[in-house]
Amino acid sequence: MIIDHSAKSISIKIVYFGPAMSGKTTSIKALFSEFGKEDEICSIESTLERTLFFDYGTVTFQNQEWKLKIHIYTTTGQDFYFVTRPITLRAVDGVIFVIDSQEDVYERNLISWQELISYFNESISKLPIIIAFNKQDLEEKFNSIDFLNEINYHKYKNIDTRFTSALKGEGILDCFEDILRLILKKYYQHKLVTAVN
Ligand SMILES: Nc1nc2c(ncn2[C@@H]2O[C@H](COP(=O)(O)OP(=O)(O)OP(=O)(O)O)[C@@H](O)[C@H]2O)c(=O)[nH]1
Ligand SMILES: [Mg+2]
Repeated sequence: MIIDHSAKSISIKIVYFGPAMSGKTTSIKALFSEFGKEDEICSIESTLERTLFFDYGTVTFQNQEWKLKIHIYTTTGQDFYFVTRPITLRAVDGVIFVIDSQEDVYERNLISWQELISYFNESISKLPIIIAFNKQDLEEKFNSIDFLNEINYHKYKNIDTRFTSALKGEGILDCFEDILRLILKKYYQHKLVTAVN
């Protein structure tokens, strides 16, 4: 988070992270279509529409004085490009962890979660995270409680969960509101990096 008092602007960075094909790009597209901005996402992707590096877009809210600019990224889930993931995560304020809820890819989610926490060490306990159990529209889903128990969900105070169907746009705006709420809650509770030009 960067607060610029002279320009009266606050910048926040949110990243959609998760295993390959879990629905990160579909989620950001659904979010931007909620704001009527679907055409404003910049995607670096292959001809097969798989994310190569990231998708990126911004959403801005403004009142009479202050501007809140939210920078939103997705990571690539393809392991061939995994070196790009820590780069995309740099200076992140909040993560939406997009789960592929299909039973047969349960392990992929665990591996991706382990990778995410490996980038943060102890600071993971302070990073706001929404775990989005995506693809709820499909049959043959694993039990979300099993996943949460396996990652020791209860030891974290900075994590909330949601159920989403990104393809239908369901739960996407709620996830976004939830991550913003967690980020701003942290802002009020902890010290901030304040940039004054
Ligand atoms: N049924 C269903 N399919 C979904 C949902 N979300 C995404 N998909 C499908 O899953 C596939 C992968 O979606 P993407 O959004 O490209 O996944 P991604 O996580 O960005 O994938 P990478 O960038 O390659 O890691 C596509 O065929 C989507 O249509 C969902 O909620 N339900
Ligand atoms: Mg993608």
